[in-house]
Amino acid sequence: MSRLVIVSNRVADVSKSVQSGGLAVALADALRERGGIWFGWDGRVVADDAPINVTINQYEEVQTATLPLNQRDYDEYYVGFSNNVLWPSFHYRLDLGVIDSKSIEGYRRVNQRFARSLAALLEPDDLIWVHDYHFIPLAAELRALGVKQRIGFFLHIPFPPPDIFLAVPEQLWLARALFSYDLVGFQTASDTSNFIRYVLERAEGEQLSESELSAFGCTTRFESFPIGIDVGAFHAMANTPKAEEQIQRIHRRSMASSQIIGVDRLDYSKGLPDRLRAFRRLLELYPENRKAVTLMQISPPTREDVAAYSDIRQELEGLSGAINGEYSDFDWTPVRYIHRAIPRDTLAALFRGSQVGLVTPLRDGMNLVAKEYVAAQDEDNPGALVLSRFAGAAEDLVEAILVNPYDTDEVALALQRALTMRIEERRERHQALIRRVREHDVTNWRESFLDRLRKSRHPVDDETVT
Ligand code: ADQ
Repeated sequence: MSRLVIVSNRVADVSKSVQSGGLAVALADALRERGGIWFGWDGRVVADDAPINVTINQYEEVQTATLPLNQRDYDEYYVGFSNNVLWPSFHYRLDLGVIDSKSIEGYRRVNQRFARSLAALLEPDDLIWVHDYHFIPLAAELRALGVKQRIGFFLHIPFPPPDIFLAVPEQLWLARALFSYDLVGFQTASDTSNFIRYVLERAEGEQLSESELSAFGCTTRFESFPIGIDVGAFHAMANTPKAEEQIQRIHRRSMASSQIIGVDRLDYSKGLPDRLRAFRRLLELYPENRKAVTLMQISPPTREDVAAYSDIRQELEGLSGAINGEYSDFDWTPVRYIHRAIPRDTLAALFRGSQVGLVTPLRDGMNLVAKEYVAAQDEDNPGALVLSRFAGAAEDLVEAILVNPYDTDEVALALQRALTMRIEERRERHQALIRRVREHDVTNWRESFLDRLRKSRHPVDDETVT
C-alpha cells in the first residue's frame, strides 16, 4: 500500500489517538492505517529574517512535518491572497475581496517554498492529497521540481460560476494549476459543473468524458466527493448519560419550551445577521413564540485579523443586543449568543436537546453542522432541520426545510413550520435525512477519493499504484 501524504494549511494533532469524530480524525486515521506524513503550517509566525526550518515529529506510523510562516508570508499568503481574495470570491462575495499584487506574489512564494520542503520528504510511490484553497498551485510547483507521484486536490469551499471566477486575479493561472493534479475533487455537482463550464468557455478546454477535461496540454479528472461526518461517533456522543444530564440542565434553566440552535464559525459566509433578523421576524409574525422559544447561537471567533470578520462580530452583537432589549422578560432571553468554541460532546448534546437546527449560510462548500444536527437527533422524537439552499449540503439533504437565507420572511415561516411540525412528519423527514448522512459519511468521502486517485490516469506512466 502506498504511503499517504496529506497537505493542508493547518496540521492536526495526530498524537491523540482517541478524539471524537471530525474531519481531522478521519484523515489521521487514514495516515495511521497506511503510514505517512501530514505536512503544513505549524501556526507560528516568525520574523522576516528568521530561518524557516521543517520540524518533523513521529507518532508511530505517522509523521507530522510543519514549518512556520514569516510575517510577510502571513500577511500576503495567508491573510492576503487566501483569506482576502480566494475565500470571499469563491463564496460569491466579490465585494469583500481586497486585491493587491503583493499578496499574489506571497501566495506563489509560499507555495513554492512549501513544494521545495515537501519534495525533499517524498518517497517514490507516495500518494499525495492536497487540501483546500491555500494550495491550489502546489502540484504545479511540485511537478516543476520533478515530482512524478500521483497528486490529488480537494476543494473544501465552493467553486463559483465562471462570471465570478473571472473576477479573481490570476484566475487562468489558478485554473491551469489545477491541471497539474491527477484528480481534483469538489464538494458538489454544481461546483464541479461551474469549473467545467469555465474551462470549456474560457480556457479552450475539451470535455473527454463526464469527469475528464483536457486543457493547457494536460488531462485531469474533476469530480464531486461530498464530504460527511463520522455518524456513529457523533450519534453516540449525543446519547451518553452525560449528554442527557446536560440536556436536562438546559431545560431546567430555561423558561422556553423550545430551542433553536445555530453553530457556526463567526464568518460572513454563514449568514448570521440575516439569521438573527429572521428570528426577530418570527417573534414579530408569530407572537406565540415569545417566552416560548430561544435561539442559541454558538459562534467561536475566527480569522480576527481580517477586517471583514471584526465587522461581522460587531453587527451580530448589535443585533442580538437589540432583539434581547426589545423582547426579553424577567424569565426569558430570546437570543443566547456564545462567542467561543465548545467541546464536541457538549455540542452533540445541545443539538439533541434543540427542537430546530438552523443552518442558513449565504454560501457554504458543504456545511458539516447540518449533518451533525441530523446525526445527533433522537430518532423517536427528532428535531427539524432548516437549511439554506446555498449550502452544499442542500444538494443532498432535500428532506430538510430548504430556505433562501436572504429572505427573512421565508426563514421566519420555515422556523414556525419546524416548531409546529407534527411528530410523524419529523420522523419521516429524519429517517430520510439520516440515511443520506450515513451514505455520504466521512469514511466514504475519504476512501472514494483515495480510491479514485489511486486509479487515476497518471501523466507520467499509466501503471496503477496499489
Ligand atoms: P467550516 O466553514 O469551518 O468548514 P463546517 O462544515 O460547518 O464549516 O464545519 C465546522 C465544524 O466546526 C463543525 O464540525 C462544527 O461542529 C465545528 N464548530 C463550529 N462552531 C463550533 C464551536 N463553537 N465549538 C466547537 N466546534 C464548533 C469548511 C467549509 C465547509 C465544509 C468544511 C469541510 O467552509 O463548507 O463543510 O470545510 O469540508
